[in-house]
Amino acid sequence: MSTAEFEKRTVDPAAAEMLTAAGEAQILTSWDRYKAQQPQCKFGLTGICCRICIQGPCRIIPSRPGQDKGICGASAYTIVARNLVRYIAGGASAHSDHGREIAYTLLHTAEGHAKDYKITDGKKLIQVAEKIGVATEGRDEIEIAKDVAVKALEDFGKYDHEPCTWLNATIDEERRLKFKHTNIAPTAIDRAIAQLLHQTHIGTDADPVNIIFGGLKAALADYTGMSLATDLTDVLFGTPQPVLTEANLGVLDAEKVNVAVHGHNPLLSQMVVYAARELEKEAVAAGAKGINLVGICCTGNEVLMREGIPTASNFGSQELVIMTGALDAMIMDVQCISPGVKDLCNCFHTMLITTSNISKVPGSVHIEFNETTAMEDAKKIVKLAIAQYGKRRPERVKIPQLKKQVVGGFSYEALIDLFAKINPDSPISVLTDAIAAGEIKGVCAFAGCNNQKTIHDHATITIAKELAKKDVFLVSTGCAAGALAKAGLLSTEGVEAFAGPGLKKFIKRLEEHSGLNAGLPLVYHMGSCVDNSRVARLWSNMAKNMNIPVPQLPFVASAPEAMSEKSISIGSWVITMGIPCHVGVMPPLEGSELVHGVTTKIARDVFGGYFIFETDPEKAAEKLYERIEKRGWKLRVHKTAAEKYNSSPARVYEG
Ligand code: BF8
Ligand code: SF4
Repeated sequence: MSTAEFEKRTVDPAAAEMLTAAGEAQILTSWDRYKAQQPQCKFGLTGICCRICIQGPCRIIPSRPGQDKGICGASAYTIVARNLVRYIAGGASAHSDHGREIAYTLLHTAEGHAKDYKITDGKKLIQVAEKIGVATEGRDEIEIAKDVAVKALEDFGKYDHEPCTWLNATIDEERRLKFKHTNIAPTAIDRAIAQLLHQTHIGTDADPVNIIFGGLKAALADYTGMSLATDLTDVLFGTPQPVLTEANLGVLDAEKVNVAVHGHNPLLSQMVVYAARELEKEAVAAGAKGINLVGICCTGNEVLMREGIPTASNFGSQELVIMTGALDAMIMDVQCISPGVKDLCNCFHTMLITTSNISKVPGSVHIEFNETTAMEDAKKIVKLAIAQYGKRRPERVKIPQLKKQVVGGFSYEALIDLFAKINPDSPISVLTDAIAAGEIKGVCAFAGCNNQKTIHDHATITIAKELAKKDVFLVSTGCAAGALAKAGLLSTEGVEAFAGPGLKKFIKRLEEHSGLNAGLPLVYHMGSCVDNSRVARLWSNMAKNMNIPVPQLPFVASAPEAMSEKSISIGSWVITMGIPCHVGVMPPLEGSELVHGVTTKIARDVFGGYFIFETDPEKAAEKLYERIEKRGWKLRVHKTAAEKYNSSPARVYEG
């Protein structure tokens, strides 16, 4: 592909520079492979290809008698619904298994079997314990941690009929009843996922609506898994606080040993951070100026949030970190690591190190990471990277000198601390009062990935700028945060350039009181994809403070470049909570009008949240803003009426 072509496929100038270099060197990347895959199969694209049993694949052609159903008689709506919810099962498995690993490590830490880990945030431990009903009075941290970890593990496989603890403890009464009446509250995470696979086996459920509700149960299992993952990770490694760092390929340092952590689970990446600090001298002895650790994808977000480790790339540009010729090792754990990175490693000296027994890539070096020998394993891995530095070929090093400042680390607690500087008695009121006064119009949370079907980073940045201009307060997680970081939107520079007058005034007011050395950013980085639980906590507490149900809140979500199964499971629980969720890539459900209608319309009547599928970013921004405005306007009408008649505000769905 030519430079001009690449420039149409990404708005990240560093990525474009590296893609041009790859093109010149005839090194293929996912950008080329996407092109080579065109045209993609229409049956698959619209969700009407079924491979659930090996009589298939069955492809539906509605106008052709005999082919208007699958061999078993499954209609298009059954097939589309089954395919869709099986994505949710995949996403929920990934997120919750990550959470399970964290819970086991907390348990083993409390039992003394994981000596390299400790309870870093005792305050959070107490808060979590109290939230889930674990006694704290007169007990030491270790005892409490053990009970908390056991409760978390019980959420995976308990056999009573009560909803999962982490779900029940984090939603209000209105949602509790809603989930009960719609029968979508999971009683155990593993059960919800297994049941969904059962429900979608050939010859089980043919009713698309029932299948979708089964999917929503698994989506809430996804929520449960990620909520406990966030909580317990904060206990083990600390709750993020504002931190200053940088993003994009310019964070690589030609004079240092460059090591990238890639994947999701901070149990590994956090240990690599500690190990790298201890092994600085060895890197110097090897002729480098030190070790430069960088992050990719969500494990990158985890260490950015807690340690200020810079981000080299998000999902879309992961191969290009290797293309710089300056990366000595890429350490991967699980999820979203494109196997194509190995092809790039083969063209350079970069060592790909796999660490999980469920995540291996042929030809890479495998160092099994074990919680009982965590530090030892992490050191072994970092030493391999240092040894690799000597094999680097300086003439092949080409680092784009492009990076942006990032102010990150806005956990829910960090945001509340910020608001508390203005209103210590009711911190969240700082946000809700600004909305009530119309200074800011509402909140939009960005989440999700990059997808080769879209222009890399473009939609995320475009929508964020449009909404900022209209005074919408913005938060972000995942690879969307990566896109915004690389574009300078997670910095003070972003405020000056893009905030509307109300938003600017609001941020400046926070900044004046913040007591931080750095200025505040335009968009607030709340963490990795599992940290969407932090975003849910934000909207729950805003609604509680305003005395309204979540579906009335002027709060929307957007996954402009959604790609993974995980993004589908997140989007699905977001709508069950009552939040409209924009998706910028059309998922494979156009093969059934009925299923499409359930996700975009029926969901609105039942839950107040629903999907907005819109591939044009400008139009998407308009639709999101329209939602925020309408909800905000109705709130003000209800508030005025309540004041006039001395009653409480109406509690109705706004959709
Ligand atoms: O969990 S945003 S591409 S890295 S799935 Fe993957 Fe999507 Fe990135 Fe993080 Ni989330
Ligand atoms: Fe075909 Fe039915 Fe088998 Fe699907 S489950 S592949 S529609 S026969």
